[in-house]
Formats: sequence, C-alpha cells, structure tokens
Amino acid sequence: MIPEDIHKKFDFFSKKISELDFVRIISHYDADGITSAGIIAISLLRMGKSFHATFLKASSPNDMVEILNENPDDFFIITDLGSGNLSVLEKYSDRIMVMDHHVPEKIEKFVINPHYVDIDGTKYCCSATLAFLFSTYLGENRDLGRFFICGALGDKQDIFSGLNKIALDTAEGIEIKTTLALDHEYLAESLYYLTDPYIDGLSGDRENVKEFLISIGLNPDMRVGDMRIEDNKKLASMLILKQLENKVPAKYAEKIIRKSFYYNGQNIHLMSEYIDSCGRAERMGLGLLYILGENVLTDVKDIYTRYKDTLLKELGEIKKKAKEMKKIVYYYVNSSGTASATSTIAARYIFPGRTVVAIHDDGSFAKISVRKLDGGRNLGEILRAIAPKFGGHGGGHIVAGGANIPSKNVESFLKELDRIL
Ligand SMILES: [Mn+2]
Repeated sequence: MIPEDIHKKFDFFSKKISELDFVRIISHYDADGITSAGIIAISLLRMGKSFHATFLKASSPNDMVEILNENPDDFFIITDLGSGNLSVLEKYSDRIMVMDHHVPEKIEKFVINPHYVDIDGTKYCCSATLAFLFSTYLGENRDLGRFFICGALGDKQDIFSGLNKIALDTAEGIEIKTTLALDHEYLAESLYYLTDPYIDGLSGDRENVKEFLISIGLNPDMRVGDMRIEDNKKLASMLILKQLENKVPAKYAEKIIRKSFYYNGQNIHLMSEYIDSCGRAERMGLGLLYILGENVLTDVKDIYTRYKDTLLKELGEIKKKAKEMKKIVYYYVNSSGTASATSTIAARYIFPGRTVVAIHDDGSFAKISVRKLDGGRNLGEILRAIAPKFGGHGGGHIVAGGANIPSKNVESFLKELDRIL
C-alpha cells in the first residue's frame, strides 16, 4: 500500500496535471534523475501532453529559481532535487510538485518525500520510485517499472524493501533471476567492465583478466550465456576470495552474485549503466531519448564505453595517486564525470573502511565527492555545515556526500573535514 500522505498528494497532483497541456520537468543529472524525468515524460506523452525537461547538476538552487522565475505561467515537476531548498521553493508552491528522496528541510504540501512517512530515502525509495508510482496515477504505466529499477540501481538502493518493494510489485514485465554480475556477451569483457563489484587488480585490466581466467581454468573468450553452473560457481568463489584478500567486506565482495532484473530479455542493469553514463558524460538529453525509445542505442553504447574506459583508467591509478590524512584518503581525478563514481567504488573496494575523497579541480572550483562505508556520522550534514566556511556549499546522505569549494580553499577544507571526522 502506498502511504496515505503520498497517496493523497499523488491524487491531488494527478488531477492538477490532467488539466494542463504542458508541464516542465526539472531533474537531477544522474541515473535516478534521468529515469524520473523519463517516466514523467512518457506518462505525459501518453496523456497527449507535451513537456520540456531540464537537467541540473548543482546542489545550489540558483538555476532552479532562475528557470522558475523565467517561466511564471508553467507548472513544474521537480524530481530528485529540491529537498535541501524548500524554503527557497516555498514561494512557488502553487505551481510546483517536488518528488525527492533526500532528507527534507521541512514538511511542505507540494513535496512528496519518503522521509515524511518514515521511510529511509537513502535505501528504500528513490526519486524514480516516486515518479513511477505517480505515473500509475496518470495512466496505465506499469510497464515503466523497468525505468524505476534503472533509477534505483543507479542510486544503489535496496529494491526489495520499503516503497521500492511496492513499486517492484506494481511494475509489469520484470523478470528476476539470481546470476553473476556479468553484463556483457563475453566472459573476459564482462570482467573487464566490472565496477559493481569492482575487483581491484582485475577490473579495467585486460591482461590480468585473461591471466586470471586461464589460471582458474576458464576460457576468456567464452560467452557468458554458455557458462555451465560449475563455471559460474568456480568463478564466483574465486572472485569472492580475491575480494576478501583485498579486505573488502563480505557484503560487497558477495555482490558478484546478485538478483538480476530483466525486461523482455533486456538486462536492466546494463540499461541503468547506459543512462548513468549519459548523465556523467553530461548527455542527459541522450539518456532521456533512450528512455523514450528513440533510435539512439549506438550513441548511448558509445558514451557508455568511453565513460567506462575513462572510469576504469581513473580507478586503476587511484592507489598511486592517493594521499592519506588521519581519517580520509584523497585523490584528484582528471575528468569531472568520474569523481563521484570513483569515490563510491574506492570506499568499498580499494580503501575499505576509510573515508574517501575524490576531487576534480577545474582551476577555479573543485567538485568534491566524499564516500564511506555504513555507520558513523552523517557525511551530508558535516559537508553542509563546513563547506560554507570555505566559500562553497555541500550536502548529501549519511554515507555519500559532495561539496563545491573554491580551488584555493581545498587544502584547508580537507584538513577541517579530516579533523571533524
Ligand atoms: Mn536520487
């Protein structure tokens, strides 16, 4: 059952939207944000309505406010953004609907947020969950559930609990199988591209992958679809062993075995990665076209391959580049799109147990991503509190946060972060 507070708001806004011809969508640029926008966009198109979508990166509300001011007659659906800016958005309350899962500043009628109904939005409900459940109020859209799963996978959510479970039960045409996390046609290629879990020493290294497979008696050129049960078992146990040797906590090492989601034989994990790559390459529009079913797969695959190759190269260099402070390990990345991805992976698989800080510095401003494993202090709160002292802004969740800091203050910011942690 959808909680009463959310149901009432969905009901209210679905009536409101049915009276409109045109809706503006503002969403976050990541996989969850792009899929949320995509789900809303398809729902609107199916109702014969038109839309305009804008994707934003910054955690600052300025861009959002500018768009709202420039389009005083339009109704806005804002997804995966807004929770930290509710006092700013308040004055637009008669023409916005916010669906977000970040910890909200306060309670507002125009905001749908799992935290209002005591559901943890970092794990059990993302923006795509809300967008999908809302789409079922707009029409027969249960087939869009595959995109909610893409968003939830992108945000590393627990899909089998909370509102995610309700959305999963609502979704149509989803097949779930226990498999290894191998998403490509051939075995060697699948291991090379593995980032969830990332296997330090194998992922991104074709030579090592080949040697490793041969050493355990598997043919690197084998099709994943042709692997026998015993091949899968052997590979899984060898990969888990290797991870445990790397001191990776069992719950991450074991991610090599997963519940895999499919829609009409399509691998939803790969779909999610395609959309994620579009966001990280700042090609959100392309990701949206992909969700809308346009003929863009060649371009999307190209973006994915380039993004993953860049990401894997950065990951391969982290150990050499990283510098340690008391509590944090930090390093600089070359491309802005990989900062947050590398930090999540590094916190789990390269420096398990440490707080990892990835920095991309464009010369005037530094984009900083901070990640740690479960437990302890709330990173988002700490970053929100200290970033302004260094002329920037920050925020995030318990285990994942980010900040934008003027380049000249990065060093003092890192010292302060290390001291507070
Ligand atoms: Mn999200």
